[in-house]
Amino acid sequence: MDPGFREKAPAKLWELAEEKRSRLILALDLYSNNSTQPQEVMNRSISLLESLKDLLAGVKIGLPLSLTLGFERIAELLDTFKQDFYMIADFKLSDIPYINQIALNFFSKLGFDAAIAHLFQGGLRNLRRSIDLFGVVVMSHPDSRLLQENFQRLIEEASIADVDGVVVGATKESFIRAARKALPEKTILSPGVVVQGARPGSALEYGGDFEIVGRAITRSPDPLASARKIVEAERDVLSR
Ligand code: 3DU
Repeated sequence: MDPGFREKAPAKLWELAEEKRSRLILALDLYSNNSTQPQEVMNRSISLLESLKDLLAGVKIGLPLSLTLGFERIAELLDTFKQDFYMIADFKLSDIPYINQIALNFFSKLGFDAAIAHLFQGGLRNLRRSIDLFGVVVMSHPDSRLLQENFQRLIEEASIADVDGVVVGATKESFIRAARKALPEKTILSPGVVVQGARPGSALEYGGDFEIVGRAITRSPDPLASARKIVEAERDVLSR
């Protein structure tokens, strides 16, 4: 294991990663459709997280689950699993500091460990940090052109904002490599694995720290087997 591991921030995320030998963060994007009720989605979320306890370092929750369950149930979920996972609120905040601050305070009260915000709007620097903060640098989808064209400025903004880490799409090899070089101390989260095209483990190969995976696990007929396969591919890359 890398000797500097213990000093890495955010501490809770890296401690869970070390304990479980996992760089996998689940995007828990379950939602209700015409045939499912919020309580069914809640039950499915609980059983999914129970079954994946040993394999995940973190869980990312955003609009699909929050709109389905409401924040009361989200708080319940966070309370149930707060010892087991690093919990990230992914609402990609991009408002004025006054509003972002209100959102961060709520996320913290709900029990999240971190939030994801955009960087392009500026103004993250002076927010009071009750939880960790990650900034979006490059997104994984092919149309994320404007972010890519402003990569250097977003990297600078990440430093100015003093975020704990950044999000760089797993599908964008050169940008992960460049982000790693420019921000050697920051934790890099990479979504876009499997369904969006990135091979499990590849983002770690390019210098990313954690891979965020949603549908390849949540929609799998055997989520545990799918998660295990991804974690094994990641361990394989890290052991090289
Ligand atoms: O494609 P998946 O189902 O594995 O889900 C990817 C998740 O990561 C999803 O929650 C989405 O909101 C998030 N995400 C990206 O896909 C790309 C980004 O650049 C940032 C976040």
